[in-house]
Amino acid sequence: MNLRDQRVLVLGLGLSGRSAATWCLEQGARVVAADERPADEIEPLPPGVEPWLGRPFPDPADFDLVVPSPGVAPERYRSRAVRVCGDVELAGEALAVPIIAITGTNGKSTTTMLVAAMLRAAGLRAEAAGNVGVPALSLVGRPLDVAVLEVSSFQLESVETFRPRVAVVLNITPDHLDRHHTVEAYVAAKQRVLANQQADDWAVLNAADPWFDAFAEVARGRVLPFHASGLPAQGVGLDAGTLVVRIDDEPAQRFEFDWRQPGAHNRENAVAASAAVFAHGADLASAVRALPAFEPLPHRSELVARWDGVDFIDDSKATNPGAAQRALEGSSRPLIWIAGGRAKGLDLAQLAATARERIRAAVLIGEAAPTLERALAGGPPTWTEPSIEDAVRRAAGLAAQGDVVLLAPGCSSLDQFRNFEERGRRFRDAALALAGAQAPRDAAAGQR
Ligand code: UMA
Ligand code: ADP
Repeated sequence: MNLRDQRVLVLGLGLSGRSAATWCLEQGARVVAADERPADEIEPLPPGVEPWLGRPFPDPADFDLVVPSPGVAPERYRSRAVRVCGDVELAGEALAVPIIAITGTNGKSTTTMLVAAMLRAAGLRAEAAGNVGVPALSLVGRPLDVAVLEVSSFQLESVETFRPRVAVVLNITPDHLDRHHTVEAYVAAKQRVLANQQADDWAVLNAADPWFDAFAEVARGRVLPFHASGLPAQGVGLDAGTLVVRIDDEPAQRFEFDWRQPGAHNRENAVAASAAVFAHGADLASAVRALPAFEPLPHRSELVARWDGVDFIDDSKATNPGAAQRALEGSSRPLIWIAGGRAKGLDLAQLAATARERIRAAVLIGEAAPTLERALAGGPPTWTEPSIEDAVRRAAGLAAQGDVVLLAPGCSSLDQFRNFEERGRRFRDAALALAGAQAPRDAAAGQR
């Protein structure tokens, strides 16, 4: 896309918007960068970018191109914009290397980081970016063989040309309904990841997911099913702990699968990552060597403190009911569950039903506390606390030796925290303050 002398409006100046403004300026565009936060909260912009801060966005109709940040809803610009192109789409056009794109409701970040690590183990220059927290445009111009992009529904809903050579859809459960309004619209946004693929591209789809057919039907490239607890007739699966790939009538190929992370959901991510690496054409026998060394990402079922026989597990990234549900189902020990936050228009009834079966008590925080309290009424005891620190103290008081205090909120953090990382850090710090001790990892490191 030639941006020279084009009038570009960047909406939102977080991670994506800042990188998009800088990139468009470098392409010769005249850039106005708008954010509704006041100027004193916005870090300085590159010289040459015209700031528009602390007031409503300007009229998109006055610009040749609008580059929205993922967090800016389309209702804010779509009907007035001449042309719209988000940062992921700009990166897709500018990147000179093939893209592996990973989407789905849960497991995107873990799978994205794992795919990049596996590709590197196979000898390729691969880096991860996108919704994982590194703007996609930052990969443009880097010495790479392949770009691995985590893409969210927010980033996908506006794409027109984005064409990943390999697209992975991990799973679908409802999320972000405050933005997409219906599950169908949420799925339609995710389906955009397949919209521009061509016949020799790959759609890596979860054979065990109820939405498999909905994605397979719109796939334009080859479909590669994956299955983490079985062996699909075609595709990638597990057979007695061995990774198996079956393509057409070719003999099945078998690979070592030394995956050490707990949980069925993590195994799904590892099988999906293996399928993506295979679809890319990388040497899978070398790539699987990255599996045993893979470290889980912070705030995903992370053991952060151990005190008086009680484990404190931070799953702050469980920002929707589906992820929290997997966390509850994955634990065999008695649970004191810390949950709540901003529900994003999602129904918490199924999550509460699972919790009734699995927890000893719930400590609730944030906007969703009253809803969860009602949904749990007549079941395990519940307490509502004003802060995460109070919640940790309450949960610790309720826990007996051998119990787990699990932060798996099922909601976004944005009612009380800047992001899920801050929520997780404050949970960890509160638990460590109680324990008056080092984090288990730090303690282990100290013993070495
Ligand atoms: N803003 C406005 N008006 C609005 C909305 C936002 O002015 O109506 C401004 C805010 O004041 C703020 C900026 O826009 O300054 C924030 O933009 P943003 O929310 O798009 O955030 P970024 O920092 O650009 O981060 C985005 C993704 N954020 C969202 O999708 C909400 C990050 O994903 C992503 O890592 C980053 O781009 C780099 O690609 C985060 C996320 O929560 C982790 N994603 C959701 C999820 O995973 O569930 C989809
Ligand atoms: P995402 O980037 O999609 O949010 P993460 O890898 O950051 O994915 O994990 C987010 C949350 O979802 C964590 O709570 C994690 O324990 C849970 N999770 C990870 N993989 C899966 C999966 N395949 N299915 C369901 N939940 C998952």
